[in-house]
Amino acid sequence: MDDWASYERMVLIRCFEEAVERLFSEGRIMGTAHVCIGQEAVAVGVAAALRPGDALTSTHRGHGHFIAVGGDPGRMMAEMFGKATGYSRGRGGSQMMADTALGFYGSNGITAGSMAFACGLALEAQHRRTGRAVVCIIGDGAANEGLFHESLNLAALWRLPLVVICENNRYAMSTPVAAGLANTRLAERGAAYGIPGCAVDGNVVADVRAAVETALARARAGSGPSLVECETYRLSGHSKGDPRAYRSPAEEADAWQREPIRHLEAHLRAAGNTDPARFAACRTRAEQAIAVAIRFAEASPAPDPATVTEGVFASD
Ligand SMILES: Cc1ncc(C[n+]2csc(CCOP(=O)(O)OP(=O)(O)O)c2C)c(N)n1
Repeated sequence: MDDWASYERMVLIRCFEEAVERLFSEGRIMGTAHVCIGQEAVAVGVAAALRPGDALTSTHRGHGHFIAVGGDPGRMMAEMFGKATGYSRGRGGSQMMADTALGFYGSNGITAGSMAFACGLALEAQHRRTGRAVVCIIGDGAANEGLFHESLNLAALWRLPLVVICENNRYAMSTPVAAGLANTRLAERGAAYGIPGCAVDGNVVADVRAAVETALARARAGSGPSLVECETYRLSGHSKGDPRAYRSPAEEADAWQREPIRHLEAHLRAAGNTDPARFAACRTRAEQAIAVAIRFAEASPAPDPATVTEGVFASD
């Protein structure tokens, strides 16, 4: 994926998330949603490092991760609208989407919940020698869950082909990193399990990609897991209706200066791409794609009440 392809994908994610915020405020979609505005470079950098056949697990803030690996915005939007054409046939909403054909093993409403699941996928890959590597994205808050430590311990012990990405967006709901972590250098937690831990600027897509590629090479070589901390910032609220009283407008304004799309734009300009029309065309294409997705969702049928018990058991 070259810089322009990364840019295009990041702008598509941004437009999807802006639309989700707008649709909530207009009362057109319900439930809950956690948007990833400001974190697009992590999603796209991780996706660029993956190979076909690899697996990715995600968090409650998973729209960007899914779009980055090829999730269809129309089916995602339909899921948000609770429609039968949605990824979970309208039963799951924002946090319950997956497409195993794309290697996307789901967003997850349980903080750190996907870590044990990712270990299981990695154990299967190791056992069956499929060559698959597994990438598991979690948040900084999730790194304080017991599951984080239990999973890293077993993954290290069994040398599982796993890469754990900690998307450090500075806050777990309203708790700043410094109020929740005794050692705010999250990447150093790798040392406790004898595995590499590194921290990268999560707003620079090329840096994320390079770090994840290195970690994936180690996983594929049978050398075990790695921990990659991506330092970024959640520009929106935790979820809809969050007034963000726990931080200042000045802090947010500063973060907007360093946000990933702006950063990549500056990088492209520095490389000689100065035509404003090309940047504008990316944005227009993304807006059109999201408008099409919303129309598809709105025009889709609601689930048939007669199917309410379907999908409850694994055999379904
Ligand atoms: C096991 C569990 N505990 C608590 C929650 C409630 N909860 C939802 S999101 C969240 C914060 C997660 O923070 P972080 O991991 O940093 O992810 P971010 O929201 O910043 O992307 C919490 C505590 C939950 N969903 N699951």
